[in-house]
Amino acid sequence: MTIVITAFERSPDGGRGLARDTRVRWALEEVGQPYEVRGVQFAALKEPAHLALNPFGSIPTFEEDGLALFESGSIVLHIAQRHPGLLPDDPHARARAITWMFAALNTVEPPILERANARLLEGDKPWSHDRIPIVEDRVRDQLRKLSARLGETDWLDGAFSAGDLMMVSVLLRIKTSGLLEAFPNLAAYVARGEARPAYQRAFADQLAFNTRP
Ligand code: GTB
Repeated sequence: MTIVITAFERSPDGGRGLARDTRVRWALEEVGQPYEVRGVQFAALKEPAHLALNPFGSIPTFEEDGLALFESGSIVLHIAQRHPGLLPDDPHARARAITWMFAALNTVEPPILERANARLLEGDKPWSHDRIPIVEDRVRDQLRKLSARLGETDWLDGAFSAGDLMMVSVLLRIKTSGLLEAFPNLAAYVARGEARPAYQRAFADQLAFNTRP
């Protein structure tokens, strides 16, 4: 059975690739698995049919052979475990790559999301002006540590892995923020991820999906 993922019927970003179906598309492209995309309207995210797939009423979801998954991290990990190309064979290296996935989602992404919420959802609050620099300092703090570990290497731990796919996906959210500019090795790391043919295909497909007539 063909893999089916869900995405916004129309992403609010107009196809900039910021919604989380892009990381799932990227993983599927890296391992060469064909897939179909089902667009979901915002209202339908909270209706029973979609809630049966994802109780939190969000995208992306993943369906294959009677298996339904939600959470982009879980979906990418499942894809990486099922198909060669995104996780090393050596058990220790594999565990470290998975650790980087968790670091991306649990350590680096939270302050980035906090910043997005502070700007988009709370930007009109009287305290927002004071809060945004505090939140941006939290982002910088994690970027500083990540930058120190990456150093001058191409990827976080040897060859490109699902850990890099997830970390680059998370960092792409702040690509235009100016925050990465203080960390040239992280900016170059993100550019390396974006230059991968699999990412290019994923990006082009989500753009075409979000700009279709
Ligand atoms: N932890 C979950 C995961 O990783 O899968 C989070 C899923 C999630 O937040 N999905 C968002 C969603 O469905 C889309 S990605 N939101 C609708 C809802 O919950 O009602 C977040 C996102 C949305 C839009 C932009 N954008 O337009 O720039 C960027 C990121």
